[in-house]
Amino acid sequence: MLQRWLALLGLPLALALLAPAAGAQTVSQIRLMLHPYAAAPGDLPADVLARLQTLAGTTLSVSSATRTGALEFTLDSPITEADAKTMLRRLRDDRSVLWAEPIRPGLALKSGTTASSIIGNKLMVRLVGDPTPDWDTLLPRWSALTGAPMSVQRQVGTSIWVLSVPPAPEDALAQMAEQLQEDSEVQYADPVTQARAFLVPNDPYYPNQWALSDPVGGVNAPAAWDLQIGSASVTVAVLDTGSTQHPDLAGRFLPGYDFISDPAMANDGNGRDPDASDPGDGTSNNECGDGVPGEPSSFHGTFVSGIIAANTNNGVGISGLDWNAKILPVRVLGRCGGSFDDIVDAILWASGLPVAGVPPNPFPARVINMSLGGEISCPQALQDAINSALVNGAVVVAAAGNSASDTSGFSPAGCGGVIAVGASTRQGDRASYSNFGLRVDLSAPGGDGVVQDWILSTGNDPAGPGNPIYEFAIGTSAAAPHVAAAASLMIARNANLTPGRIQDIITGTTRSFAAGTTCGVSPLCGSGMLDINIALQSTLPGGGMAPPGTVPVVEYYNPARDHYFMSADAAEEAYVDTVLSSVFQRTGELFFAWADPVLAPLTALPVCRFFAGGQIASHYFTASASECQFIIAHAGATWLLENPAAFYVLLPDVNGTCQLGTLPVYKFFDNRADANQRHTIDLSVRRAMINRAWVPQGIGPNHVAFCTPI
Ligand SMILES: [Ca+2]
Ligand SMILES: [Ca+2]
Ligand SMILES: [Ca+2]
Repeated sequence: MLQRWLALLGLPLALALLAPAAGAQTVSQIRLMLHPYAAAPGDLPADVLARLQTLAGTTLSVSSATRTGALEFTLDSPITEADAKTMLRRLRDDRSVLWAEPIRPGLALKSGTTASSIIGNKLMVRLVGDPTPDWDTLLPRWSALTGAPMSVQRQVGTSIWVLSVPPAPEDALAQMAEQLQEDSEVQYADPVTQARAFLVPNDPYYPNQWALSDPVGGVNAPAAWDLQIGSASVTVAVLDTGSTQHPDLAGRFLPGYDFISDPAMANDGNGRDPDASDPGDGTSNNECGDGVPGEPSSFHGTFVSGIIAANTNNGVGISGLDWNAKILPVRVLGRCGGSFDDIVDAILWASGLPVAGVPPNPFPARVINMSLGGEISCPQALQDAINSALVNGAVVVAAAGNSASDTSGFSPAGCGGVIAVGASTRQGDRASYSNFGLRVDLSAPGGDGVVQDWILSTGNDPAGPGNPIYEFAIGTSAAAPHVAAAASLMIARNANLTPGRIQDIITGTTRSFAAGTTCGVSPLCGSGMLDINIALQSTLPGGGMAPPGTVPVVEYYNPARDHYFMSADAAEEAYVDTVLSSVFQRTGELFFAWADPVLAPLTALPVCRFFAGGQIASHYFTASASECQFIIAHAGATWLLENPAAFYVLLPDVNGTCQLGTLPVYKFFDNRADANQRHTIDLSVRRAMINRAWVPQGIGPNHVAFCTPI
């Protein structure tokens, strides 16, 4: 199917025509999503605008806000692409900014398919203010507005609703969604369309992984492994066809979840269920539409997972890029592809957020890989879900697509805040099938040409599950997981990196395309080719970026007791790292706190540290002077005051809000005999503790214990 599309497009000509125009472009507008720390969606407090203008180095005038809460700014005067890149990097590196990107006119490039030939029967709708919907009023009103009967199918996440409508072409559904947005109670509405896997499978077996080490086209993995081989505490969600039993992936899959709601698509006899194993997605002729040929099962999720996490150095099969990270298989692709309402739920759940009717995810992902997509501009519900995932600390990586056309017309690659990955070849150029355009962030090995130059990974024989194989394939589906693995290795080195910072390091450390290639002379393949070694070298280890006057408060974990501990004392940390290293291991998590009250803000407060021995064997920390005195007076026999000023912090206001320039530290209590607390600034950790039913403790609705320097 892919090869036919390429023949229709005549791509090299299209690329050559596009390049000069794109190279001469300037940027006069940017779009930016603020972190909820800084402002409510769509809001722009004066102090935040002042901060953004300082970072941007220019005046920013708000021109509008999107329905999902992103702000659009017009610059003082147009700037070059290079200057825009520098400005956006400064903005993204700030913790008040969730994502930032230039606004560009869409590049009109004719594609091999026409959207209107595809039929759908669902819309995704979010209501203003997320009230409990009064369907008896809304549905008749909306039916009158659109001329189509509607019913409620189900909820996506906790605030988006899927409506059933009569089957209609995609452009008719899009028109219906536009009409719904005219209703004052509708925040946004999108048609639900189909996504598919971006991989071109093949069967030959050949043991050669050029993508790991080829000096021209590879990702420099062996040198990267000298710095970092990954951490089992980092979870990478693979939103795909699910998992299979494979000897080279043994021990690497978490339970995951099956989000495919249509039983026919799911091919496992039911809708959603907790079993994310891949039963196969094979189809017969015409099953996915008139004239669409049948295809054998792809076991695409197994292929993508192997690139990230096949067991390395085990004497079997291939080497994965991350030797320790866990894969969370989240099933969204089945026969004939997947549906974007399922993908929205899967993104929310993967990042630890609640989804109606699905148990909470105890292993929120720090990285979400989507080697999939559809030819549609970013649905608003999808953008909303991606924003939520970023807020919760998850990096979102998406394949650019295999249609040899402009990436901005594809989702999720075209959505804000996503790292969009194009496919490069062993020769260091763009793969012939890869989508391209200014929306591509970088390229990574996807393979092309002779089979030895394809990507080798774990697979499963099309005959059915339980037949593990190794196979070569090409596609942006193979490129994206190289970037996802780079992110998981970086997080293992420094768990405190924000998704924005990770995107900047990965795109800022790419290698140049080979001289004389189309990617080398045009800006259409992203910043360059992924180099994991340079990305890791550019990732300061956790604790290396302490602001002046501060120290890292380092977290430790005792797996035998499921018990956390934190220390701000370098001598104590050295003791735990050596003498107690068989008991307590660093989690990689930390926050910064003031060590010296002279260098701290005037309103900073000391944190009392207590210890209880015996059965409890636990520490207790509080920044409340009255609580500190209360414990000394009433529980001093059990809880020994070890340090009246372990470190210094600020307190939030009565609503739990921290002042700008400081980060909230959330506190959780395990409610067990070991009286254990966990403190974290990491929203994915916060989400994990909520999902593990630890009790939140602290000030305000979000239970904030301290405010600490960024
Ligand atoms: Ca199922
Ligand atoms: Ca299942
Ligand atoms: Ca292996």
